Amino acid sequence: MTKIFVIYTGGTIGMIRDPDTGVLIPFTFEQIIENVPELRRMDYELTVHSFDPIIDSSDMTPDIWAELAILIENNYEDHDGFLILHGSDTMAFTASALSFMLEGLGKPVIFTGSQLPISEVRTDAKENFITALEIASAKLDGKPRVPEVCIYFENKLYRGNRTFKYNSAKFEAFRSPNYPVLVEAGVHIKYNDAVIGKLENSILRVHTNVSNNIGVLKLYPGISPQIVDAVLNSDAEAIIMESFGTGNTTTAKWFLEKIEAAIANGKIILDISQCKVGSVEMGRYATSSALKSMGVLNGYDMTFEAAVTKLMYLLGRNYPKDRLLRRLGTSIRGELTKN
Ligand code: ASN
Repeated sequence: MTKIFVIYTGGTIGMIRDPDTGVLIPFTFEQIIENVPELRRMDYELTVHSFDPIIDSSDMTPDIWAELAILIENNYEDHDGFLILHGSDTMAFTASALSFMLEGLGKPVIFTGSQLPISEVRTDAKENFITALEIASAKLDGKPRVPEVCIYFENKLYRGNRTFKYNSAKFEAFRSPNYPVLVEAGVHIKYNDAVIGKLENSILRVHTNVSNNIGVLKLYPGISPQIVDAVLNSDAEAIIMESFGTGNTTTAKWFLEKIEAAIANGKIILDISQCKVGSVEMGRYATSSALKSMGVLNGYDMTFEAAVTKLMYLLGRNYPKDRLLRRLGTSIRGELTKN
């Protein structure tokens, strides 16, 4: 029988509406199972680890990412796959973080959750839960078919570190515009095997040390020198600069001088775009070629979530700086495509 390790962290999937106040309050895993009687008809052996207390994913932290990674490591040999029930708000951050922390992953780690609680008549939770389980247990030629950290939501399986939550109102809450959908579930579950990452004879190595010593500089026309200074002169070792279009910024002299000085002082500056589709192309316009020659790093088509968690992971590895910079600009878990 296929053995799946289920980790229940919380989120809307496991909430029930308090009849008196209308406020959503958490459920136990047993109550979830009561709401999905179909699970009893499925041929899986589920081992369940429930967080105590269960949390809204807005309370997620790097320490909890580490706890998840260790749970996976400790149960890796005995299980065919992992299913993580998680709130949708920060699911893309946790999935991205785990993709980096679980080096050499050879089994599925599938995140899912829902937009409506499992106890509600119109819930999207049941389909998400049941199909995610099916994908977590899928095999091809006797091997796990999707040995990646993924998010399954509203009929689609996405690579976790390519995904972001884009809609808080629709059941289709996630998108992954820069990487194809890995699996689509309709009448049949269609696996797009050509785009699913596979490692030959991989050995799992778990890295739980991450550093949150990063900052974010989101640009907008009219940004003041004081705001730029506040970020650049902070203690952060690395700064994600959310730029315009293909990685462009203002060419104002004061701005470029501040960026250049920050890099001279040892700061790492990673350029990602505010656009959700497409890639940073440093040097395409004059507005980014100056940045390139100063040593601003190209973040290519990484999501904000992948950029945050990749930097946290790489800083936590304590690599020499040149190695860290090389890895930042290279795909290490399928999180970016170079143009
Ligand atoms: N606030 C919830 C969470 O992220 C939202 C959800 O799960 N749909 O935990």
